[in-house]
Amino acid sequence: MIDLRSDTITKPTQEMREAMAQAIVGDDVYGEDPTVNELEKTAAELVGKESALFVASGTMGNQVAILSHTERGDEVIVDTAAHIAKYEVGAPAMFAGVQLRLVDDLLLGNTIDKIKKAYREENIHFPVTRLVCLENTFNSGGGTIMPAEKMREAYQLAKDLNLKLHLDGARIFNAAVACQCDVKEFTKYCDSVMFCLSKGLGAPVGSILAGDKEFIKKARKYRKAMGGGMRQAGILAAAGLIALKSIDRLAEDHSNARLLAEGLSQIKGIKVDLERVQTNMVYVEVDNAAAFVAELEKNGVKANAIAANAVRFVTSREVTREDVEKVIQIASRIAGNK
Ligand code: TLP
Repeated sequence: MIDLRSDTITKPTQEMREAMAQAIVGDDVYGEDPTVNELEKTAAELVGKESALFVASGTMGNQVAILSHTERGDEVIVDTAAHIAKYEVGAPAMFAGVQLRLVDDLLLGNTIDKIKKAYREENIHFPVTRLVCLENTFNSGGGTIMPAEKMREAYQLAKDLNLKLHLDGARIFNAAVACQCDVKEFTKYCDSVMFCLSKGLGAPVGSILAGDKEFIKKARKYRKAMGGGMRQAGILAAAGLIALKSIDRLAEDHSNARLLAEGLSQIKGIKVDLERVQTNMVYVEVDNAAAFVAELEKNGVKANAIAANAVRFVTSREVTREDVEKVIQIASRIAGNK
């Protein structure tokens, strides 16, 4: 089976498994797990923040961030199609008790204008606008990159309006690798950033939330409240440390995604917006996504139908260049024009 459903399907490497087996551990709730401590320190330095927290998942990282930045009843500006709004089970309402101010095309459109319009001045009728959440790369946008300059402007505006800015950077290293720049070029323009170890970087479990010391102190307490005090989590952090050494290999996923996109775009009945293929994702438009995906699966290829006429393919360490070539052949056979 060639699995292109997500980069979350990556399995730990042999090196990770060995590091996990040998990890020195302690009780992380007491702050005594040396491997977790090392991961948190390394991760904070990598993204240029004072402090970091190892969390169970990207969703937990985003939700702990929202809890730590806001008060109940506050409003959070976020793209309608952002992961936080679309795929986190309504958790901002469930845990932080905040209202999401959903903005269409916040991320791909004129972000600055859209934040200005969504922001609410003090008024007895209005909630307090407290936080803006950006996402980079933008999953539902096709794995697109928000340029660092745009992030800089958004961060400046957030400061001017006295708002906090959280970055859902689940795949921020994909953005950095694609731009051939230091990840700090992006992360310096946010108050907090979450990134995932368990996607393209290949760790089995875990994400990082980073920010200033005060913020992480608060976040640590909220993580505990959410049941995320993971005790001998060094077993997992050991894999995370190895994952951080494999950032450069994301370039391979990007070139495989490009190859896949170009191949699929030649097939009648499949539409691909090549401009949006900037990292490790390929979104395509087909007439009947469910039927197309079912046919692919019969032929040994897994992809995700994410709307009635949209299919997402994600490249990862589990998918080779030869696999991609095979997928193009299979897709073109299914589409029946070659
Ligand atoms: N994304 C998953 C699914 O939930 C859609 C995927 O397969 O892409 N932020 C972004 C931008 C994400 O894409 C994801 C996961 C998360 C946060 C949440 O991470 P986890 O799955 O670790 O909770």
